[in-house]
Amino acid sequence: MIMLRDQIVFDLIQKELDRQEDGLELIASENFASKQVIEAMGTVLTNKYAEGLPGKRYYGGCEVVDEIENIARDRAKELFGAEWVNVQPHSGAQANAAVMLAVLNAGDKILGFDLSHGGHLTHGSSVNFSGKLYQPSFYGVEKETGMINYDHVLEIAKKEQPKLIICGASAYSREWNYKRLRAIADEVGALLLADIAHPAGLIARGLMDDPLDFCHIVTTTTHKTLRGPRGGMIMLREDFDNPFGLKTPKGVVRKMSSLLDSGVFPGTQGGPLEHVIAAKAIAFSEALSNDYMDYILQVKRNAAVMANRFIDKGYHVISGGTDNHLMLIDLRSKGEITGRDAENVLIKADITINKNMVPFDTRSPFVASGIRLGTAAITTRGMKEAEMEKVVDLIDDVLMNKDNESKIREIKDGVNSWMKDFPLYK
Ligand code: DSN
Repeated sequence: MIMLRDQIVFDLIQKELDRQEDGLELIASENFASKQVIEAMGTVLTNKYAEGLPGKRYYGGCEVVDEIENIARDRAKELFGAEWVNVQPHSGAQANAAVMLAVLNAGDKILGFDLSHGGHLTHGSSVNFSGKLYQPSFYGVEKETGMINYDHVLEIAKKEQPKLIICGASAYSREWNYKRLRAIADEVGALLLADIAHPAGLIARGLMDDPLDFCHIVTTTTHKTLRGPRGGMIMLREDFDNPFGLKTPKGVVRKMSSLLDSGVFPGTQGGPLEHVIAAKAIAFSEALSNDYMDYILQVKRNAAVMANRFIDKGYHVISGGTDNHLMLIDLRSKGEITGRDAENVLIKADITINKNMVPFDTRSPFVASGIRLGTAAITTRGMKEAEMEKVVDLIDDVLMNKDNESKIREIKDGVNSWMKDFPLYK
């Protein structure tokens, strides 16, 4: 098989590598996977169909990928203290879709965290399958504190009587009270799902409360703080009988693990991506290491320093700080600059963040009044507390000089040469 190398695409990949090396990456959901994680994804495992589970596949020739997937499952269980995992979801969204397909019927009620307060599209947004197939209601944060009021969650749950309550977020910087949420779920007869896509690495290493202690089902991505390949996963601390009474054709009550496995395949996916599962296995092993423990501790410390520096400079950090790796900043404390303006001007200085709605935002998601930042990626580059202060000062400098092109060019040059002190892949 002789093929001409596709230089067009490889040149673009090189360009993206340069962009990642030269810039300051502050998107809270991004990170830099290790070379071995990336290497595993570019292997012949991509050629293999393996629908089903290890030992129970619909195709022959799965002996090797069975071994790989079993290693990934065992390492994931060790990392999170889970009795059961499914490592096949292609993403966090796919993991959530599989869970909902497994435990809900179309039209059932779900209760999730409001997208505009920091939740996620798959937690019931009207533009997502979760809001189209199910009947969503939402809880949010309090205006005064920027934090979740669990009495309010109970009130809504009692009124709406959802079958599934979802906790977890894309832009909430605080700890979750999983124990209280489980009590609420029990009171209304709902299942409780935690989506820990963002803080998974902090939870795995004990730096945040463990949702598996209280939540029936937990989903995550593997590429944010966990620093693996792009992908998703579903976990149970302990397997349990399906509470909604669904039985096998032989009349046996199905276990939740079996429902969830079917929710992934054949429910919502075809063949698993075994090259990505191999990379997940590697990332889980990395996340169990002492080096990763040092890393994830630093991620948390860096976020706290960054949030405090923003506050010192007069920015409104929602909820007044952070317990995890991210923060949400309401720019209205800084005049007329919108989230979109901020994103657009910061990228000119090779500083990447994303615009984000803030709770009770009056602007659309395309404009937004806030920005979201996280420390997972820059901590992988080796940055520590002192660098966090400099990062905030640079952002402030750009935002306060947003119409001064030459000043922004000067900051960009400074960022590019500063990044050489924190080599990544080259
Ligand atoms: N795109 C992810 C994030 O940025 O949080 C959510 O899917």
